[in-house]
Amino acid sequence: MNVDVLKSELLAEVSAATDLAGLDAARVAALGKKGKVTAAMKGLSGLAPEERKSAGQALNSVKDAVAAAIEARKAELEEAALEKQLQEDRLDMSLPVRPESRGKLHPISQTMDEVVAIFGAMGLSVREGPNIEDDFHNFGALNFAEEHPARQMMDTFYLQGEDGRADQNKVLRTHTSPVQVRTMQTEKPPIRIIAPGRTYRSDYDATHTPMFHQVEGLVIDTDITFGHLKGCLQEFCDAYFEVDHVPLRFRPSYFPFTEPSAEVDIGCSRKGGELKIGEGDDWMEILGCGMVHPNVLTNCGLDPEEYQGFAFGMGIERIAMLKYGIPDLRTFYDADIRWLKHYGFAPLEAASLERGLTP
Ligand code: 2U9
Repeated sequence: MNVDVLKSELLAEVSAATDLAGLDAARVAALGKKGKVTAAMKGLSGLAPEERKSAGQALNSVKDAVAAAIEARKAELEEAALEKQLQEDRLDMSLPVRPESRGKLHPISQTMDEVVAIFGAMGLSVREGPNIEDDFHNFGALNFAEEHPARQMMDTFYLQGEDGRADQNKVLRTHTSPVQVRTMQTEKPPIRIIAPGRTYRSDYDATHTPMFHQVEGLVIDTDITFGHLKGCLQEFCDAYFEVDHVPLRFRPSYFPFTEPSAEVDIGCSRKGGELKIGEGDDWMEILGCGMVHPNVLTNCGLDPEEYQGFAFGMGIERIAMLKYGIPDLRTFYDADIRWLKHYGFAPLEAASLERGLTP
């Protein structure tokens, strides 16, 4: 038997294998129990001791060479198989979403996304804070008098203390304003933020739910005027209602945390029972706003001689109902799948800063 011939024969079989199954067959034929190398090893016993030694070494090196060739070929074949699969497995990203994806975004989520996108484009960024607040962040810092009616049990959810009675210092936040208080306490002006989120008031009727959503805004710098506030809200309303120019009316009002304060109405028509925003000679209230009260700036650690700014607040449910023609507030929280199917939004059409409002 010629060892070199055996070696080149076996190596040729290994490199001829075109797939993993073929390679395994070549391995068994060479190194398996009944393989050619194994058979040649068995034949060694008939040789003289000296010859047996050198032939044994030669066969061992054939065995090693074949085993190494099998490993190398295996790696080649595996890589080729992977390459082939990668070439064949292609995703066509331009295909439409499968019709079976029926989940819908809740109108509150959609409206929040739109509001964040619009103010985001104006340079305001989002801040969030805890839903359980203390008296200072929810009321005290905001210039609410000790005896202000909003602090009454009737309007505010107080959490239970250790003794089972209401803990006067733990409330479910009644507005998102504590987020702005915390931002002023921890960040240096210029501050340009919005605070969207859940709020809670002990109220339940046709126009109030105990949990609702607000977005509030706060802009603080050394030269901020009521003019900036008007411009900011005009731009927001035009973008949100997707109208060239929504007429805005600022009515004097009162909030403890702003001075002067105003409520803002948008121009609309109610002809034939149908609400149209941006036309007609009727008015509809949509938000409250004002210049941040100097006491509030002081309470939050800012010097009112150096800084001033504007703030505004609006109810998300309210602006969602106006834009999307949802007639009844309470249906937002009925968890009725048919309602969501009707008023919900396709998840991949969500508003964002990058893609704009309307898909
Ligand atoms: C700080 C300073 C000032 C936030 C403001 C309003 C006016 C307002 C209501 C709209 C409808 C609440 O959802 S609603 O009932 N909000 O009218 N909110 S100014 O002013 C702030 C907030 C935080 C530190």
